[in-house]
Amino acid sequence: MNTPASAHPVEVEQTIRLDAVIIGAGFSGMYQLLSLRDQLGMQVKVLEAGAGVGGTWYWNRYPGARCDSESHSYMFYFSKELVNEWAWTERYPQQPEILRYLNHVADRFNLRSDILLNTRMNSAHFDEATNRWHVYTEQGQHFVAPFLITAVGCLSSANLPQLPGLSDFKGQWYHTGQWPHEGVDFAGKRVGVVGTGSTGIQTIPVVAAQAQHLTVFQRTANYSIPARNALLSEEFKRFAKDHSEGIRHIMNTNTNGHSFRMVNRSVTATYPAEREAIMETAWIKGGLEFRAAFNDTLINPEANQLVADFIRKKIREIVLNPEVAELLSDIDHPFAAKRPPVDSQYFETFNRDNVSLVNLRATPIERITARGIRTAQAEYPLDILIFATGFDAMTGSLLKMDIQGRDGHLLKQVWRDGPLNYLGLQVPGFPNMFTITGPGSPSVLSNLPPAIEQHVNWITDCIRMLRDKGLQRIEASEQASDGWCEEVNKAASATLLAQVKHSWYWGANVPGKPQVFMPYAGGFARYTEICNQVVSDNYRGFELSA
Ligand code: N01
Repeated sequence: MNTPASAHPVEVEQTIRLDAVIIGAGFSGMYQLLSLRDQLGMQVKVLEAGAGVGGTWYWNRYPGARCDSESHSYMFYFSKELVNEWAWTERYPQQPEILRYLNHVADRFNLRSDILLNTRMNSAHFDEATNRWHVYTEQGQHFVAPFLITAVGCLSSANLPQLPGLSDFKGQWYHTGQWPHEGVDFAGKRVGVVGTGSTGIQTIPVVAAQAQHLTVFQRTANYSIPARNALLSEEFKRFAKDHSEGIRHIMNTNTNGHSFRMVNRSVTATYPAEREAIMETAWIKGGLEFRAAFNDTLINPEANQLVADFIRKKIREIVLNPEVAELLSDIDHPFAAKRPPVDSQYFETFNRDNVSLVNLRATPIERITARGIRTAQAEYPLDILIFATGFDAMTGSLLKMDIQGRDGHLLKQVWRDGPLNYLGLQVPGFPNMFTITGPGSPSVLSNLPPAIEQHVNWITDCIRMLRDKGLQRIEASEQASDGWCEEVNKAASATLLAQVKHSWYWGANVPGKPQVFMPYAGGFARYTEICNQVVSDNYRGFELSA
């Protein structure tokens, strides 16, 4: 092993010995802390770079930020008491409400004393001789523990495009994933938004309602389904509590971790009038459930085309200016082959007098100037520029850190051609390190809270097993990892997701990133079964040692 202390640039002020170190205090880090501490009685600390808990929901405070999953499914289900005492107000929770929920979780389970805020992990090196991870923080702490668990989130490393001239810009600019806590005043301002993914589509209507003028810079037109957000009725709140076990069962036994099941019905096998009526009903109901109206939308191109045409028609009906409608509905990929957004008045926003759309496909951005954005055709003067340009997804946050496994294996090196892993839980060469919702797991293709609960439970059970058997070490074998990466490719290839290479699922949005399909697309329930089977087969594919 490289001597950890000398490898660390900050002077070590303090060494703390623990049973496990967790990186990140969002949904996953907090539940992992609770599980290891309260079920296994372990000494654990969570290192959190932010000044508060919440992870993604601590950082993503942009206007309009809310969850696309419905509130009754976007919560922990491991504690019946927690389910019963928390009441969401809206069909889709807004960022402040989710952050309040996560703070409630931290208080209710007394987690705060084991969470170190404003503490950024710099490096983690594994010492073979002692089977210990040495973890160093920017603040000068040194933690030594047998287990290292990353809970850094899948969409937490902001992706800021390298556009020339940004430093010349005289206005204010922001990335949605690093939004200022004090908020931004758009009144009387000319605002530009670059990006029309889920985030852009959420923020554009809210900014448009406040700004003097909003210019949307669109590179790729996107499908979006109306969210139909509304306050929850007392009746629904009661229903969700009374049926929490049933809801939990559905989430844990379907393909996507949501509280609805995909209808076992084919688009192409349905008569046109019936199909139209089904899609109309799903459109009126709104939300991600629209995708679940048929079972072949994401596997049969012909089926997808029919659904995509329905959405394009809707866009043309909503947007009054035919030229703008054409640009917004000129979508170059199958529906849901990139993450499909849901919206509140997104397409309607383009009917406002103070909103204009720039087609970057026809006139790409040449540079940022002191005054605004210059495309191949014009300069757009702006006071505020918002980058809704997404994330270095799934691997970005992990690769920012210096993580070194046994025999000097560097994570950056091991993942140079893509995120080699087994079950999205472990990387060969990195014993006793677990990645919650890492690449190779359903994660971003699933509703995340149940995916997180499944991972945390698996990891906790695994550590319990090691302890009960007096074992010191677990490591994914290279063979099992190679096999799993093939399985991940195979699962993606069975869907249209594999055909759309210009998506962040493929790492295409970050220059130089290997183009590898990262999440497991075989479905959450199937994935859970595989993980359980691996355990039944005595942790098949993992090397266990004393
Ligand atoms: O990011 P994105 P996001 N010049 O990568 C454009 C989750 N999420 O933050 O498509 C011009 O999807 C880019 O254009 P193109 C959800 O999983 C969840 O919106 O590359 N444009 C695209 O339009 C989601 O999928 C919730 O051509 C540039 C946009 O920026 C994920 O987060 C809420 C550009 C980026 O879209 C990421 O969504 C919100 C450039 N140089 C988000 N670079 C929840 O519900 C990029 N773009 C929990």
